Amino acid sequence: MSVATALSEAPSPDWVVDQGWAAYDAADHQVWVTLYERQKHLLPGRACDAYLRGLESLDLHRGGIPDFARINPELQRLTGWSVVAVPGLVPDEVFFKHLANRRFPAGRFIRRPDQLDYLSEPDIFHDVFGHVPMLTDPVFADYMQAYGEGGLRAGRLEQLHHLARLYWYTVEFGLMETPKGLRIYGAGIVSSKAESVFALEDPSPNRLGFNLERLMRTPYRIDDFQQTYFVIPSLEALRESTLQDFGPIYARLAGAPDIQIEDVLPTDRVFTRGTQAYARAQDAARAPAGKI
Ligand code: HBI
Ligand code: FE
Repeated sequence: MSVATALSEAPSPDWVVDQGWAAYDAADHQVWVTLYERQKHLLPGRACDAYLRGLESLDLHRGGIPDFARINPELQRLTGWSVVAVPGLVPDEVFFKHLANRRFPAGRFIRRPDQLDYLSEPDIFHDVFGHVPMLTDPVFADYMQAYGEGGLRAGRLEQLHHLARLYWYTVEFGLMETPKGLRIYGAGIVSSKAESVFALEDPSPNRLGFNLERLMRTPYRIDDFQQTYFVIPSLEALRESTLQDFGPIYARLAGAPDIQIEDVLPTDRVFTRGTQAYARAQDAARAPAGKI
């Protein structure tokens, strides 16, 4: 991006920019189509029904990168949410304010063809393919708004590190129990080819029942597959967990130590006790030479 473009994009208070849909070129659209086709084959039988329904109803595969102006009327009609374009990561408070007002801020750029599998900042594929289908579900839509409201409050109480874990282990990396087996609803998983298989099928990670306070005591990793996934009984149960005052929870968390990322507690509901073989192999490969 040229300096001139960057300067003309000095952020407004809400950081919203025009998506500039006409500026995507054929290579950009091809990246979307490639990623979309890969996930389309993997997700039936792995993603939850709400996600698959949302993906269908927004018709996200038509013509490459979606134009927000095309998908917003349907999203608005279904749950009152809309997608707005932002340049990339925005400050926490800005992010939460959008969610609290039922707007999802989505990065408008798309990864390069040599970055199909991993990217540290959320691009339009992660944000729109990963997050937006779940926002067509009325229950999940309410949960996301409640999370935004809770985020604004947690920021004032200096409890964001605890609340951010809730977002991470649900909105990004959540699994759900269904009569047909475990299913994915987390955006970080459904937008990743490798993790949509790993999260459900690999023997390495723990899969544990969702417990709000336990989860908020569990750190997470941002650089690799998760070592622990939390399984919700239903979207309704997830939404209900936010219908309480988090003040007393934060007070208890202040005196409670973090739980090791790979630990399984006697009180956990265990779907899978992970071998952690993948995480150990990765750590060994990363350890500096000569160090045991
Ligand atoms: N900005 N664009 C964008 N997308 C995010 O997911 C995001 C953000 N800013 C802050 C933020 N997330 C975190 O505060 C949350 O994950 C808790
Ligand atoms: Fe995300």
